[in-house]
Amino acid sequence: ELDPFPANFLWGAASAAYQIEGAWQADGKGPSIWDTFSKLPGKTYLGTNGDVAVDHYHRFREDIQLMAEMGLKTYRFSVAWSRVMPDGEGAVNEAGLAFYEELVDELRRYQIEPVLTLYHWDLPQALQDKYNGWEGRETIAAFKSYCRVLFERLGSKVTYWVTMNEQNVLTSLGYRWELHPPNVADTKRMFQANHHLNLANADAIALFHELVPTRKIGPSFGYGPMYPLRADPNDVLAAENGEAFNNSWWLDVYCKGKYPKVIWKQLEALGIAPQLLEGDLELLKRAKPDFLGINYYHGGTAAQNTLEKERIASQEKAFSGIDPYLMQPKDQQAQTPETVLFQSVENPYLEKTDWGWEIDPVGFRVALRRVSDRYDLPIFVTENGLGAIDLEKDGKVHDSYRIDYLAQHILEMQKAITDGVTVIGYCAWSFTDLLSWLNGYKKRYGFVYVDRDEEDEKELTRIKKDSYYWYQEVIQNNGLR
Ligand code: BGP
Repeated sequence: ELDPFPANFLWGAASAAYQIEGAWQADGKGPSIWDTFSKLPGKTYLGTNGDVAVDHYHRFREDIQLMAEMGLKTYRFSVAWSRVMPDGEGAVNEAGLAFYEELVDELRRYQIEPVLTLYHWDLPQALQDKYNGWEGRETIAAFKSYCRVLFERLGSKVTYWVTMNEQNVLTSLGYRWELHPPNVADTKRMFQANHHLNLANADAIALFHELVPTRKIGPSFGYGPMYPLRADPNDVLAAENGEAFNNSWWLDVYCKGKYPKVIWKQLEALGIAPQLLEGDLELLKRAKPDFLGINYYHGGTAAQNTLEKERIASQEKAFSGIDPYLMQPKDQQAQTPETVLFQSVENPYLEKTDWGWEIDPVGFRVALRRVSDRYDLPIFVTENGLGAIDLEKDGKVHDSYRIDYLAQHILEMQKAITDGVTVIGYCAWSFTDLLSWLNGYKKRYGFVYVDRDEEDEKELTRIKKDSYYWYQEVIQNNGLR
């Protein structure tokens, strides 16, 4: 017997500014690091970018109409910082701010609860140029000034706020693997930028609690539980190391205001620990989130990586795709925390998506239970979904594979709720099809198909997929039938 979903459960869908808005230079918007990066040769799939995306900036009313018709209870979107503050600090662009206010008003008109993400990776280019982006402490202050503008303007209209989206992913891909801006491969720089992001997160939360104490704020973290490959205690230990390195390194800071010791000591030994200034740890301790946003796609599997490195490398299939959780350091000889602590390997029990992502609904239940037990905060699932190649024919898209995927995950979430986890809401990724950062428009996630591909923007017509009607029923029934 499973517990029913709470009566006020927030069924929703999510997006991010750069992936849907387009209008990259409209109405005074300044460029972001994604506008720059996506135009560097060879960096994105067939050179695709978000200049037009799915033109949500001009079509948001049509999109919200589709959300309302679906019965969506909540919609998570992000604000493009450089639309609101073209230089990342200083002058506010009223037209940009007004766009988000209209968006929020339109959502509220249909009783759709807006969930506003403050930072979903599109740092103003001006801050990258001036302060070296997140590597400069000045960017923390700039972020705070941008947050203040939004808190003051929209604090009375938006209940749920997300500070940082997947800080783990943006730092790994941006500062370690040269796969995201600022296109850096330097672990030491990564940990320093990451520390500043932690401070920016804490600053924003502290300011929010002062200015809008009745609303809720928290980060969204890309969580994947780590499993040991075998019951060999060395693998179990490796999985614990992986859990600390991939997850607690961020979550402990957000929720407990401290860095996990096991990892900190490793970074110190390797000379790549971030530099802390006086007052940093106090700030991290003081600012506590009201809820934890969890983005779940899959977990990871670890094998021991100290004594028998060679043997393991020859026996297990080391992961070799683009995935921040599972990637191995390029230079296997290089001293990195993973080469000491654990080795990421493929999980022999799990199927994969077309893009090589493991499909693991049970891992979702594990994830929700672990995070809830450790941090004792309500959880908002801010992303979960399946990227696939969808085919449109005669105005229909039969995406039964997406329905299966989402149904399995929703069932596991319900089991986690029955286990005792508090989950406030669930946002599927994504509402409409949108730009996948590195995979262009080919990898689709939406309930609503958007007629465009990499070469051709076409009419950008919106078409409801089979999953749209299916999710509509899930919402109506407040759960699976
Ligand atoms: C998360 C991001 C989203 C979204 C999603 C799917 O990491 O927060 O913005 O992109 O992953 O990822 P992808 O488009 O790479 O398949």
